[in-house]
Amino acid sequence: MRVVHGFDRYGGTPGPVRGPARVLAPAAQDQQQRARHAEGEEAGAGLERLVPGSGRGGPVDRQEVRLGDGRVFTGLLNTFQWYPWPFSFVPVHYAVAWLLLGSLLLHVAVQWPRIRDHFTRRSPGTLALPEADGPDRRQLLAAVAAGVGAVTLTTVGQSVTALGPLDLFAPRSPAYGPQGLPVNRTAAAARVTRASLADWRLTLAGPRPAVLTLAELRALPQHEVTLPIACVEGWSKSARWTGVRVRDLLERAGGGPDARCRVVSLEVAGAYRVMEMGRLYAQDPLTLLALRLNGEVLSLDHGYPARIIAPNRPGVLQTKWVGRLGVA
Ligand SMILES: Nc1nc2c(c(=O)[nH]1)N[C@H]1C(S)=C(S)[C@@H](COP(=O)(O)O)O[C@H]1N2
Ligand SMILES: [Mo]
Repeated sequence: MRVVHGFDRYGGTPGPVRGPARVLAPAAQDQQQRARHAEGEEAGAGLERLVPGSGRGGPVDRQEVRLGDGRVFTGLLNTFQWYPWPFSFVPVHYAVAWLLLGSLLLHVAVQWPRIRDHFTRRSPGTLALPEADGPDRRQLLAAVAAGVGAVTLTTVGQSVTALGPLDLFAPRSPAYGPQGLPVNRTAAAARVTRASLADWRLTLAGPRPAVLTLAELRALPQHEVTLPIACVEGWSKSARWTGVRVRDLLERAGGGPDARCRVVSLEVAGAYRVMEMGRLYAQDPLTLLALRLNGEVLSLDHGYPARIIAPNRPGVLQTKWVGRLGVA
């Protein structure tokens, strides 16, 4: 291993040495460094032998880099909602995350002697660095700050409407969508049609089951809340919702004050067809089975005839096209 950036950069003259090594005569210091260096190499080599290919630049090491690159690439495609692969994105995303975590731990374990030598100031490379911070670190920090800033600026418009024009990497503009709100999954994608809703009824499940028509729901006490849809894909937008409190419906179905709630959508197939809500959400006075959005009857894409809206919930749990709601 050769980590001696300092030597080449600074004309082969090691900078002032830090720590206790400072008091040693140059020759003794050099000898000691070499011995420790060898010690570190030995320990590193041991583990590297145990895990073939895990050394610096070895196949396992390179695989980690590839995994990381792959995640950045698929993450980028995800922002454009383009999934040109046959597998389901979410489980694979988690599986790769675990792989990456495991290989990162392995990497740190294999490199541990070197890391330790660096931070205990025993590595010749570290000792060769100049005392004062060189421009490198500042440049690195500036580059990281610039990168984070650029990504923030090109995506934050999904939530901060004023920055909308800068949204290069955002698939959604919060300014665009029926009734002033973007649509994540359309009714067509969920295979919900006007025709399939012709004789819509809400099934209330619980100890006192009931079936309610839309007219009956509209005749119940209506409440208005202003709450955002905060999609896990990055965009969020507030809207004004009007509808019936979920806790009133649960009570009507015979649920007590501790009732939890289970909601089933009319959507034919999809990961978010069934949704469950704990007691705190179900009993929150802001949690509605919404019938109206920004003053209008819900559009089909926003979940007509009835959809859930609850505070502090990710968008995926704001179930649209509710067909059944009950005590869980
Ligand atoms: N039945 C059903 N409800 C759903 C979804 C869905 O796929 N199916 N998508 C959810 C997601 S991911 C989001 S962000 C919100 C978006 O609501 P909107 O399309 O009305 O803005 O709806 C949620 N409700
Ligand atoms: Mo979402």
